[in-house]
Amino acid sequence: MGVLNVTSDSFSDGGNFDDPAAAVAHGERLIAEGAAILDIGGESTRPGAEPVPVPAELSHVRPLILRFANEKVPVSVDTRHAEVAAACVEAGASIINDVSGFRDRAMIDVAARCDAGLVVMHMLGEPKTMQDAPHYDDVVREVGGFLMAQAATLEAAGVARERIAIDPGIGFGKTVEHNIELLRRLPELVALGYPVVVGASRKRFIGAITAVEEPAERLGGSVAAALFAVEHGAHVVRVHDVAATVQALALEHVLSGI
Ligand code: HH2
Repeated sequence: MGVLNVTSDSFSDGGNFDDPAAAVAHGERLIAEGAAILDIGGESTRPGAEPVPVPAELSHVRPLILRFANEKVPVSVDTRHAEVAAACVEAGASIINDVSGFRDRAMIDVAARCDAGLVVMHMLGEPKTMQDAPHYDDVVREVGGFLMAQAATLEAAGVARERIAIDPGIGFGKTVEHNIELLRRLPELVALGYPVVVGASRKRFIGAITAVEEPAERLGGSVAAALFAVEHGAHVVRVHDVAATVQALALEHVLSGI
């Protein structure tokens, strides 16, 4: 899954693609490099981020959804807002990627009314406050419990199980140690029986482990995290650097048969 952020303040590539032509060119590049899904987002969810008003978010993402809807790869919309999700599915998005894990009843209703795939991600609280001393007794059990409960709620609302994927939400209300634990124990989440999405690309725990401040310079760590996730059962990795990740996964595939 290649990341196309059309926000002005993403932690990883903020502002690079808020010019529509640059965003289109970047999306085309991610597809050419081998992305199997294009994930388009118009609201940064980095720690401390302010929410983006729905009309602004929609005005950023909708033109791109329309532009990429008929390309050879499915388009996913990365949003926490039901109105944005509904309008983007209407415009041709075939996946709703909700970093708040379909906690909003209106989001569940949108999911029930359409046939899009759904990525249910775990986030502790809200982006503005999620990194304020996050605490878990057992991060993997608690994240897994939340994801199963949300999947059950969606299924009770009429969503077919096959439409659901789960994501531990690396960096969303987690310390460096929590993120490491979630990755090491990924097989426990895979065992829950849903496809697992992992987004570790350029995130701060990679910077903490490697002492690399600049997110765009965390390529080696990001590729290592993606390989580790796939080796431990992840079905989808959400990445900024598609070419390097695809190349690494091709080697992994030949050498380990994964
Ligand atoms: N991470 C980010 C955004 N969306 N979606 C899923 N399913 N999983 C993730 O781990 C995930 C996500 C945050 O990364 P990024 O888009 O690079 O940053 P920002 O939120 O600042 O735009």
